[in-house]
Amino acid sequence: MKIYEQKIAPNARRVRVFLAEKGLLDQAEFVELDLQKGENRTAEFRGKNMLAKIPVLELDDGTHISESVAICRYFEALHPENPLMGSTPLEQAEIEMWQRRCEIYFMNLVGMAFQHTSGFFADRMTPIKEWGEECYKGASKFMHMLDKHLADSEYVAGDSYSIADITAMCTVDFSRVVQLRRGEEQVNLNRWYEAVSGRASAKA
Ligand SMILES: N[C@@H](CCC(=O)N[C@@H](CS)C(=O)NCC(=O)O)C(=O)O
Repeated sequence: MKIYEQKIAPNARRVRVFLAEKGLLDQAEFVELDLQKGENRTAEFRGKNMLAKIPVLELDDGTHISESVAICRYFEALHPENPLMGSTPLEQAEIEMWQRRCEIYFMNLVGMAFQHTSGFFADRMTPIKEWGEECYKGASKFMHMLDKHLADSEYVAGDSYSIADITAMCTVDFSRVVQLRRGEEQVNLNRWYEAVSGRASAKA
């Protein structure tokens, strides 16, 4: 089993942290691609993921699974112990709700802010600075909302660590590339961040 990734990329990190939490990191061979050089844009790689994005899980029978959460869901189903996506229908729904919120209104916005203000992928897209700035504002707003939410919730989706924490933590760390940082006054967010980033899996 192989995972095509770039170790520093936030979506790839989500899968690494998830696997580390499950104790499965050593089960996969990681294949590093240089995204800026376009190693994900070759015809060969598009055969693995038509969208030319990492991470991609390649099973030994040649099956490919892309989308970070789909990859995580596969491992969760194979290894349901130490659940990171909930056990009961209610837990599963709440974790899914927060994971999607963190992905759509936070991670994707930071990604757009980065791509549209840095020109990092100017060879493959048209950066629109104003759009990047709007996305930055949206991500900053979400960070404030998360701080408020965490006043009443130990983790992002309730009392237990979950995939929603992984998405949020990877996004908080990635936010540095657009100089979006946690404020000292965001005491709930900071309390949560120290807890999740202190877990061994955060270094995966
Ligand atoms: N929704 C996808 C997003 C994948 C994604 O955007 N990956 C980025 C790296 S974090 C990528 O491959 N970018 C390369 C490019 O756009 O050319 C997932 O969850 O895996």
